[in-house]
Amino acid sequence: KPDAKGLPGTIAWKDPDALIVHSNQTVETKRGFIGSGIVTPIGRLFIRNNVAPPPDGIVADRDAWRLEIAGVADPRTLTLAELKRLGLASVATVLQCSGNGRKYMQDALQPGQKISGTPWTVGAAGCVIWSGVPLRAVVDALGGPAAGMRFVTGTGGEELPAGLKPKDVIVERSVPIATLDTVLLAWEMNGEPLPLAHGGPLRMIVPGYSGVNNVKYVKTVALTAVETDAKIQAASYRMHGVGERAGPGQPSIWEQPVRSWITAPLEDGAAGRAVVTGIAFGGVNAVARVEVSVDGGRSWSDAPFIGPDLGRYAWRQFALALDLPAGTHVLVSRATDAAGNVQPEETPPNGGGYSYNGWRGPAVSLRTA
Ligand code: MSS
Repeated sequence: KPDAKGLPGTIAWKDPDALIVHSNQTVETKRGFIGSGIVTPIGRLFIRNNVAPPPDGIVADRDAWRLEIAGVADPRTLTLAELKRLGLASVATVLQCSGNGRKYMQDALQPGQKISGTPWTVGAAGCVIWSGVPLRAVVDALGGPAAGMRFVTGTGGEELPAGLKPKDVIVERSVPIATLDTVLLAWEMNGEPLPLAHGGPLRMIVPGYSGVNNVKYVKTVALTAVETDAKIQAASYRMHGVGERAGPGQPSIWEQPVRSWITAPLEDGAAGRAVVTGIAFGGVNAVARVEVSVDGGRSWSDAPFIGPDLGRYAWRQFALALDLPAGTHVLVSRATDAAGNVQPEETPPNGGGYSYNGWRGPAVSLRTA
C-alpha cells in the first residue's frame, strides 16, 4: 500500500508501493522491491537531493543544455547536441548513496553518541545502465588536460537558495583525475532519457564511486589543480569519528567498498526448499565471490552468480537453493571483490554514517513452519 506521506511532486510518476519516503529529498527503495532483474527500474530507484532540484523546464529542450568545460587546453561551453557528436559509451554502475546502511551504524551507537542523517538500510542503491559521452573524448576534443590538473570537478545546475552562502549549498564534487578515463557524461539511463529527478538532461557518472560524486544536472566539468572548497566536498562526505568535526584533512567518500545483501526471502514462510537471492558489488573492483549463511554467520556456502555480468561497476545477482527446515533462521551474505577485499562483519560507526559494508547489519531473521 502507498506510503502515508505520499511521493514528492517531482517524483509523483514513481511507483509508490516500491518506495519509502523519508523526506522530500530522500526516498528509499523497499527491500522487497529490488526485484529479480539485474537493472533497477527507474520507477523504483531511490532519490537523494542535497538541495531542491532545478525546475523541470531544463528537460524541455535537452539538446540545448549547456556544459562548461574548463581546465583543458581549449576551454569551451558545449551544448548537449554538440556533446552527442563527440562519442558514445554505455556503462552499468551501482548508484548508491554514501549513507546507505547508516541505520545499522546508528543502531550500534553508545548512549550519548549521535550520527545524523537518513536511516537508510539497503534501499539507497540501484544498478543502472548509463549512456553518454566519455569525459576523455570531450577533453581530447578540447586539446587535452591543462598542465597540473589533479581532479575532475563537477558542478550541479541547481538554482541556489537566496540568502545562503553559495559555497555552503552548491553541489560541487571533486574526484581524482584518474577517473578521467572512466567518467561518463550521461543523458540516458536504462535506455530512457535521463529524468530530471535523476539528473537530466546531463549527469556526471563516476563509475564505482559513492552516490554524491555523481553530480546531477551537471553544468560545469572542470579539470582542477585542487579540490573544490564547496562545503559538500570540504566538510561533508569525509571519513571522521563519531562526534568529531569533519574537515578537508580526512579521507573523502570516493570509492565504494565491497558489499552485498539478501533480497529474498525476507518474510516468514513454509519450511522446505528455498532460494536465497541477493546482489553483490565491489565498487571500482569487480565482485569475485559471495557466500551465504543461514545460521547468522556460523557456517557459509558459496552462492553462484546468476544472470548477465554487466561489468566491474555493476552489481551481480546471486541465487542459492537450499533447505530451510522448520525453525528460526538468520540469513546473511558476504562478498569478496577481485582485489581480495572481504566484507567485514561490522563497519565501525563513523561521524557521517558513510560507507557501511558490514555483512551483519542487513541480516534477515525469519521463521519457517
Ligand atoms: N547532484 C546534484 N546536482 N544535487 C544533489 O543534491 N545528490 C547526490 C548525487 N548527486 C546530488 C547530486 C547524492 S548524495 C546522491 S546519493 C545521488 O546524487 C542520488 O542520486 P539519485 O539519482 O538516486 O537521486 Mo548520497 O552519497
